[in-house]
Amino acid sequence: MKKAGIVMGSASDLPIVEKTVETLVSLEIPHEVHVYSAHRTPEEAAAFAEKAEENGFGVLIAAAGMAAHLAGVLASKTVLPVIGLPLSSQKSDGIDALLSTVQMPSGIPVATVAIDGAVNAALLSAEILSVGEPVLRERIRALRKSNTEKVLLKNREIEERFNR
Ligand code: RP5
Repeated sequence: MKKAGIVMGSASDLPIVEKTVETLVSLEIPHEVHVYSAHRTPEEAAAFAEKAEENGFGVLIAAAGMAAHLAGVLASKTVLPVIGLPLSSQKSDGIDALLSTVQMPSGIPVATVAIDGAVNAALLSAEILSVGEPVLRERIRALRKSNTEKVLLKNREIEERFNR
């Protein structure tokens, strides 16, 4: 199976990005995690994306906050699918990162998930990697089923408490 590559703009992004990693681990998806900044280490970020295909990646996830250009920069250097994960920060609710990530010019797409949507970034990358990988597709189905059961359990608890 191809790897998922997670790149975050700063080590300070790790608390959110850890949820992406946990979800990939739960689906047994091979992955790597890196810190490359579109602004502070642009050469390293570009080189990572340029070599990603030959290094066995099938999808990239770019997590960044504030003026979040990381996903767009990676996408400009590869034709692998790039998922943008815009992040909130102590200084911002993340709308700046969302718009910086999602408003890509025609020709260089970035599939953007919600602000701090770390789990969905992992699930979307899993769905991309699962094309032609029926075993992974079954794992995604099983995870979704288990999440559905958790919601239904909560519903039963709330119904029992309030609907007497
Ligand atoms: C972005 O700037 C990073 O992705 C991070 O979300 C934000 C702040 O970075 P630090 O100043 O905490 O390193 O590029």
